[in-house]
Amino acid sequence: MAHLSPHEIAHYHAEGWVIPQFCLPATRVAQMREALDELIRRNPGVRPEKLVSAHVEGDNGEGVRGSRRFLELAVDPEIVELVSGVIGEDVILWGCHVFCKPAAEGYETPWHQDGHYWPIRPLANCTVWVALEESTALNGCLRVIPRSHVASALHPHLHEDRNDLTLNQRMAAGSFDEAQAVDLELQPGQMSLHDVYMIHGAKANTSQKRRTGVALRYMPSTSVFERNLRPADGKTGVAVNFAQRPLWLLKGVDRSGRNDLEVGHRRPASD
Ligand SMILES: O=C(O)CCC(=O)C(=O)O
Repeated sequence: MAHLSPHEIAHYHAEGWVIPQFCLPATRVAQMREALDELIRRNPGVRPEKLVSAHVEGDNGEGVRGSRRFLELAVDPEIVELVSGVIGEDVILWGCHVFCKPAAEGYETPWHQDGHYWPIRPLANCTVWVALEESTALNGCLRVIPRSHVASALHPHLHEDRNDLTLNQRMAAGSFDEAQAVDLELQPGQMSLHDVYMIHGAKANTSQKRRTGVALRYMPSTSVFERNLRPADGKTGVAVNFAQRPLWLLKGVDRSGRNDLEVGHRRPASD
C-alpha cells in the first residue's frame, strides 16, 4: 500500500504541497487517458478545462456527462492512503475536476486559493492533482507559492469578466509575491498534493502539447460540506451545484456527524 513518507508529510505541512514518490503505473495512465478522450467526446459543448464533477456518471447535474472511470480513480485506495497521511483517518471525497488544457489554446488558471470557492467549514481539504500527460513549464503546469498556506488566511479575490480563464476570480495583486512561484512539473502518472489555503495557478497552454490534470478533492470528516453556502459571489466561472453534490466517505467515520452522505447519489431503479 502506498504511503507518504514522514519527509513527504513534513514537506506538505511546511510548504503547502508535495510531489510524492508514488505514481500510477503506465497501464493505468493509458486507461485514464482513454477515459479522458471519451469524456471529452461525450461533452462537446463543455470547455475541457471545465469538466467539473467528471466522476459523477451520466448527466451529473452540473452540465457535464461524467464517467465512472474518474470515480474509480478518486476512490483508489493507494491515493486515499496518501491523502490520509495529511488530513487524517476520516476522509470524504467531494469533488473531481478535470483540467484539460488543449494544445495552443489552453486557458490560464488565475492565481487563487481553493478555499475561496468552496463550502467546507471549517475549511480543510487536500487536492490530489494527477497528471495524465506531461505537465511542464512549457505547457502550463501547476504553479504554487510555497508556504502561502501557513497563516490559514483567505485573501481577497477579484472577479474577471473573461471567457478565456478556467476560473473567474483572481487573487488581488499585492497579496503575494509571484517571484516566489515554483513550477510543479510532473510526468504522466505523477501527482501533487496541495492544501486548501495554498496560492496557486497555471499559465495558459500555448505549446503544442495538451496538458491534463485530474484534481481530486478530499476533506476530513471533521469538517462539514455546507450545501447551502454559495461560492463567494456566484460568479466563479464554473457551474457548480453544491446542493446536490454527492459525498463519499472513503475512510473512517463522519466525525462531524453533519455531512449528508445521501444527497446526489443515484439509487438503482427499484422494481
Ligand atoms: O490545473 C489547473 O490549471 C488548475 C488546477 C487547480 O487550480 C486546482 O486543482 O485546484
